[in-house]
Amino acid sequence: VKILLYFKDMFSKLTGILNKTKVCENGKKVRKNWAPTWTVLHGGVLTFHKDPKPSPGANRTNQIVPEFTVDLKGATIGWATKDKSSKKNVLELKGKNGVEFLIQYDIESIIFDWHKVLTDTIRQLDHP
Ligand code: I3S
Repeated sequence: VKILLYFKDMFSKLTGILNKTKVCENGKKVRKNWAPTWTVLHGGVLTFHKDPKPSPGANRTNQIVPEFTVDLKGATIGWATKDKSSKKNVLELKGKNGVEFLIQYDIESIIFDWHKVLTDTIRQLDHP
């Protein structure tokens, strides 16, 4: 158990708000729906959260619920080509079950960090 915990903690953790859209599901193209999304990388899994619905008196942090998870084992990450989006700094994440997301952020240093951490995590999972 200790060894497992040790390996689990070797994976990077990173959290932030990124623009994302799903572009493919089960290998089929779906319509883009760009949205700023609370994104968490933890334990080799990337989780996109639903936008909290504003409601009076409610604690907004309780309403941030997971919407999609992408297991990074067997996934690929790379910079999206220009034909994939007109936006700048776009990453393309392909999960092994035919799911594809575009992830984007205007500030280069932030999206570069995500690119590095996702690349390193995927490499780590592929060659433990
Ligand atoms: O790849 P596309 O179809 O040109 O993507 C654009 C559309 O999804 C567009 O919405 P409509 O589906 O209502 O046309 C979005 O507003 C754009 O943001 C999408 O393109 P970018 O280049 O921003 O990824």
